[in-house]
Amino acid sequence: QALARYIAVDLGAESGRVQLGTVAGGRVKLEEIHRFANGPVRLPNGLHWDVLGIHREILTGIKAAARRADGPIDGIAVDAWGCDYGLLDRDGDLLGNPFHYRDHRTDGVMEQVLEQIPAEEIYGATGIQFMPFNTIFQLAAHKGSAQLDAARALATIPDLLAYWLCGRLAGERTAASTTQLLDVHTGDWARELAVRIGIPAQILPPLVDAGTVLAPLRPEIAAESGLDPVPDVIAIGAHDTASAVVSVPARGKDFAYLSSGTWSLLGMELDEPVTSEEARAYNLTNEGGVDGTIRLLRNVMGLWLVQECRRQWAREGVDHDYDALHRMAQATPLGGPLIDPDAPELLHPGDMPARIAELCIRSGQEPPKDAGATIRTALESLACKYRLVLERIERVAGRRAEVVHVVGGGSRNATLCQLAADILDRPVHAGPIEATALGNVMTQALAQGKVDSLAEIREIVGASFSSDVYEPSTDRAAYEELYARFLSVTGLAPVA
Ligand code: LRH
Repeated sequence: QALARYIAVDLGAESGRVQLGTVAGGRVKLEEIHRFANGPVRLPNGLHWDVLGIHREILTGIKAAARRADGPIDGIAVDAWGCDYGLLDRDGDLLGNPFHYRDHRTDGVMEQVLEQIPAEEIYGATGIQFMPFNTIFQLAAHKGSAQLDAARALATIPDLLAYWLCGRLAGERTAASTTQLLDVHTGDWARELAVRIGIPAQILPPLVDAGTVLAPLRPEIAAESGLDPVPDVIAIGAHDTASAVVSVPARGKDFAYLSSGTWSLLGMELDEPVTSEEARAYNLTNEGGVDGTIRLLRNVMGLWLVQECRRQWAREGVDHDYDALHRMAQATPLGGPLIDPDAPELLHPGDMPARIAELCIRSGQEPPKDAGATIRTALESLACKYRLVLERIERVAGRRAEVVHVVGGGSRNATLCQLAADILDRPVHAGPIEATALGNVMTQALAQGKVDSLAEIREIVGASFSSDVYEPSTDRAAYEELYARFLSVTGLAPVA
């Protein structure tokens, strides 16, 4: 197999990374070239992303990757979080800074839209989980603004950044699926739905599949970076979760994946979407995957709970690092108070420990007594929620997951991985940590015919990285009791 080198730009809500990926001889190698902090910027009109700053960091990363590489670069691709977008005017210029999905401007908007159009209809067309910050509701909140009036094109965050790199704007389908404006059955925009909500359908850009070569890197960026020959910018699974699922080192079909970072995205891979009444009632999403697959999954609040606790304690003057927090959580015995991690009160930035304590008190439990106990409540509650979600997904998919692959930064969290194995009562395989960037790299290789299939990609990733295996505890009674208590305090209905 010939040597190929790719630059993967992988953007998360907390940090961005530029990686150099090398594919050769049935193996893939990743080198982190540049890492930078990402986060919200509060303006008078709400929470935004510093998207120009992100672009600048990407350029710095490309330059450094070009210096580091010992040969030509074959491609560059960007993946990022879902749902957020920029609007472009008739000159193709960005209108204002993109909003952050945790901004309050969408409060109550989903409910208003659902009064106008029944949830069954929107779900039947799009198959996407209802979340207040889906692009569809963000655009509904944007209605009547000077920006939306002037807009001629919508660009999801990864599409916008790829457009700045190569000059071609295309709506990559996995990212497009997170807008809740893509018809899951036809793979085209649900234009009629957009129009009924008052979203101008002409702003929806032409769609492309992951694995499409977009255009060469802009000549001035190539020249500044010393990239000669000029690499192509490639559309990959531009939704970060889509790229993460690509590189889950699984064999066969009977596996679940948990892409674990700021969010926990837990699901199974399907060939066809399921938009049944049951799937809607469980609020499962059918997001687009690479190679025509469907990612039947659910967003669970994830390590945001821990990140936001840490920020609050830092504001109060105690700066615990994540390792210290996890040691403290591990030192706290099993069986603390439990909450529904997806309680809407926990979505926005703010005092997370106080909100967790408040949820405990409201459900008649003693709140956690210190920082370690608060983190333990978050982790035990997440693992319990995983069980409920996995049972729902298996029921809708009609298959059992024999193993759960945890990928992403959260795969390093040994306490959470072990709790997941114990509460899900099945083996958890943890790793790779950089699954998203690996999926980005390998889908570039797929676009250029250097690999042939998703199965081959997974074999290569499996051969290149080892996983840590967590076996479920044999003390079933303790974990069944914990899960039963979770259902009882949260009022969530178990799967029959
Ligand atoms: C994870 C993610 C998730 C989206 C959220 C906004 O990074 O892309 O899939 O729902 O960010």
